[in-house]
Amino acid sequence: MFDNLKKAFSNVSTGFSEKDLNEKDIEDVLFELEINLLESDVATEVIDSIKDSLKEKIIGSRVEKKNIQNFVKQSLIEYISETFDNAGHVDLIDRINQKKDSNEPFIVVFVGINGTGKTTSLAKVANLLKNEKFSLAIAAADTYRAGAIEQLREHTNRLNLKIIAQNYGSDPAAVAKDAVLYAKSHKVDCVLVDTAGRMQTSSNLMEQIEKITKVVKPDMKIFVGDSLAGNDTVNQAREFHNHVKFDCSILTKSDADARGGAALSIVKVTSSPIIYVGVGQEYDDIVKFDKNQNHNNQNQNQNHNNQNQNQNLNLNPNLNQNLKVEIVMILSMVLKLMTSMIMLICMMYLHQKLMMRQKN
Ligand SMILES: Nc1nc2c(ncn2[C@@H]2O[C@H](COP(=O)(O)OP(=O)(O)O)[C@@H](O)[C@H]2O)c(=O)[nH]1
Ligand SMILES: [Mg+2]
Repeated sequence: MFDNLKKAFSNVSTGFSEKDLNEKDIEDVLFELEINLLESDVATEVIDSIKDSLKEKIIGSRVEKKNIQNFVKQSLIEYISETFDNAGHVDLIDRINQKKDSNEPFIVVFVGINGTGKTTSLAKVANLLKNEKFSLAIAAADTYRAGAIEQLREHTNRLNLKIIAQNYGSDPAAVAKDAVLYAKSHKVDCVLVDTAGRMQTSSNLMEQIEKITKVVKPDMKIFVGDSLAGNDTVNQAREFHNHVKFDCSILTKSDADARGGAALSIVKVTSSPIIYVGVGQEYDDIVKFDKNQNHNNQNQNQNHNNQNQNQNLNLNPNLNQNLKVEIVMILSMVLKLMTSMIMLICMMYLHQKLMMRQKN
């Protein structure tokens, strides 16, 4: 994922001949870097921070012109690496194991905007934890989006897991609380709470998530971000982090993203680590985040070796709705075409009749 990011400065600023750098040289170099980082999907505020830090370094180190390219490239690699290291490390499985002795369930709440892959990532994590022999209960606390409960129920049916759900419009915090009570009384290791990604307003959504977290006091809050959404993902991460101080993130759809800028930006803006990366649409298409790995082609290298293999997780209700709308549109077009053809045949028939009458 980060190969391109690290290469962001490999093909610029080789044409210096004089020994000393002047202000304009530095500006030119940083401008080239900015373009390359923008192309790698790094958020603009993160680019500004990189530029500031490099400018300081270049001036402070009195780099010679002929070494500037290598210097900037090396500094960029260090910056990326330090950003990921400074965000710390979170291991979900370790954390659940640590809480197991207390006989209390480990509660995880998934947050993020609609369509980023929250429910799908929850299902992938559920599958992963099930394979680690943890017992699970899933809370359908997205009671807002049409089809959300059915989507989650389909996952829990496939994975043979317990789901706790109420009706649409019911209080998500109450659903989450129900799931926690169920987990306590049945000695379940872990509760995964799905949440809504859109309400009437963004403040409604944040209030709702804050209420859920107050009521169930989760051990971990995971932000789910779409690696294809660029600056949007970073803005979402910041907003969620301001309201619910999530512990870590899952970055989805990295199978379709070769640039890595979203990961760097989320980690920089929230100072929290990415724990997993979604690399496809099957249950096994989730890998631990590794700052040195290229995650975008990792789903092709995976062993899809459990019983849930080849089950496509694209159960998104909106996508299904879109498909339904398209089918209805095609059918109505076919109907219109057929009506026009029938009318044409009728007209031709009448025309022929008229001609025969005229002849007679
Ligand atoms: N290619 C790819 N698609 C994904 C990934 N994660 C989720 N999706 C798709 O993203 C869409 C939205 O996912 P969903 O879980 O419903 O998002 P939610 O609204 O945040 O709950 C679905 O079509 C998923 O199949 C991923 O890692 N790779
Ligand atoms: Mg969902």
